[in-house]
Amino acid sequence: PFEALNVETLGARLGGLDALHTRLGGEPSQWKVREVGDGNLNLVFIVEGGAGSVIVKQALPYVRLVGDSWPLPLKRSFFEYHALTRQARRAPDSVPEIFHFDEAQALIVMEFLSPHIILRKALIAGRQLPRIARDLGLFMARTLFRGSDLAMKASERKADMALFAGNVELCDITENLVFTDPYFAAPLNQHNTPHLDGLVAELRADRDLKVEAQRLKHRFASSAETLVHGDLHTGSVMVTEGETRVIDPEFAFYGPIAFDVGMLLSNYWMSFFSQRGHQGEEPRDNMRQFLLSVIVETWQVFRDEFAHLWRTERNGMLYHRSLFEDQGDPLGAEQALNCLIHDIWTDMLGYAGIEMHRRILGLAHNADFEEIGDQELRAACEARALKLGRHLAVNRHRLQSLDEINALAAMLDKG
Ligand code: SR1
Ligand code: MG
Repeated sequence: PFEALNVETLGARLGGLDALHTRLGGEPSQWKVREVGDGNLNLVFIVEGGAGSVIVKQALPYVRLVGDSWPLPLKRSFFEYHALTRQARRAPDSVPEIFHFDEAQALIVMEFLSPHIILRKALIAGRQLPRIARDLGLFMARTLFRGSDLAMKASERKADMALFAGNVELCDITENLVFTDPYFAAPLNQHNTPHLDGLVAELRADRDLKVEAQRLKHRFASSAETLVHGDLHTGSVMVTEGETRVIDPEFAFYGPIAFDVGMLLSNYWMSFFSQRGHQGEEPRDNMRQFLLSVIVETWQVFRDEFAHLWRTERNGMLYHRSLFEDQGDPLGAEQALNCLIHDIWTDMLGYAGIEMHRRILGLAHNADFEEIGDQELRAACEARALKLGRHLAVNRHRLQSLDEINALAAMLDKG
C-alpha cells in the first residue's frame, strides 16, 4: 500500500533501490535527506550520499496546499513520469533525467539539478537569465509540434491521448481554478487587500471577459491538439546562467498548443508588474526591459522553430505534403502555417490574460506578488496585471504585436 515518505523513513524504505544506491553510494543510514517541496501538491526530497545526490518526488493523496479535505489521485505521478519521458525525447536536454519510477508509491527518483534555482525566484531577485527565451521557446515548439498530429502517426497519437485522458482531476483543477473561479465569488478564492475590491467587482461583472474566459475554457477542454505541459509557469522551470530545465509536468494532457505558451508569457508579464515591489532603492528599469524582451524573443523563437519543424518534420496526417510540396505548391503549406500560427497567437494571448487573473484572484497565487510586503504597493502591482489580463483576454482577436502589448504594459506599470 501507498505510504507517504518522510525524512526519517526515506533511507530505509528506498535504500535497497539500485537507482539510489549506485548514485548516492554508502549506507542509506548515512544519507542526508531534506524535504524541500514548496509547491502546492507534492513532497520533494533532496537525498545526498557520499557519491552524489538525487531528487525524490512523491505525490500525496490530497492537495498539499489545502490538506486532506481535498483528495487528489496519486496517478498524477504516472502522468508526470510519462510526460517527462516524452519531453526528453522531443526536446532533448530540457528536462531532468529520470532514474526510477514507482507507480504504487507515486514516486519519481530523478536528477538533482544543481546549482539550478527556480526561475520565479531568480526573477524576483532581479536576475537576468540570458538563455530562458531561447531555451523555452525551443522547448515549447519542439514538444508541442512533435506531440501533435502534425508530426505523429495518427494511431500512436490516439493511443497516447487515451493514456493521458485519465488525468481528469488535474484538468479539473485547471478548468475550475483558471477559467471559472476568478470570475465569481468561489469559496476558495482569495485576493490581497480591500484595495482590489472595486476592480475585482468590475471584472466579475464584465460580461465580455466572462464570455471570453469560457470560450478559452471550451477550447482547453475540447481541443486535444498536442501533449501540453499543462502548468508551464516560471515555478516549473529551473535555471542557471547556462542552462534551462523544465520540471513538474503532472498536469500534462492533450490540449491546445497555445496553452503552455500563454501561461509562460503571462508569468513573465506578472514578473514585470511585480518588479516595482522588489526594487527597493535600486530601480529595476533594466530588469523590466529584460522581461519585456524575453516575452518578445520567446514568442519569436517559438514561432520560428515551429515553422522550421513544419517545413522539415511535417509527417503526420495534418496538412500532408501530398497536398502542397509534392504538387509543387510549397506556398500552400506556408499559407496553412500562417493560419495556424495566427490561431495559436490569438488563443495564447487569451490564456495569458486569464492566467493573470487566477494568480491574483483565485486560490493559487504567485510568489512574485505574494512576497511584496507593502500591501498597497502589492495591490497596485496586481491591479496593473489584472488590467492587462482583461485587455488580452477580451481584445486578443484584435491585437497585432507584442510591441503594442508591451507598450501598454509599460504604460500601466507607470501608474
Ligand atoms: C490546487 S493546485 C493549484 C495550482 O498549483 C499548481 O501548480 C497548478 O498551477 C494549480 O493550478
Ligand atoms: Mg507544479
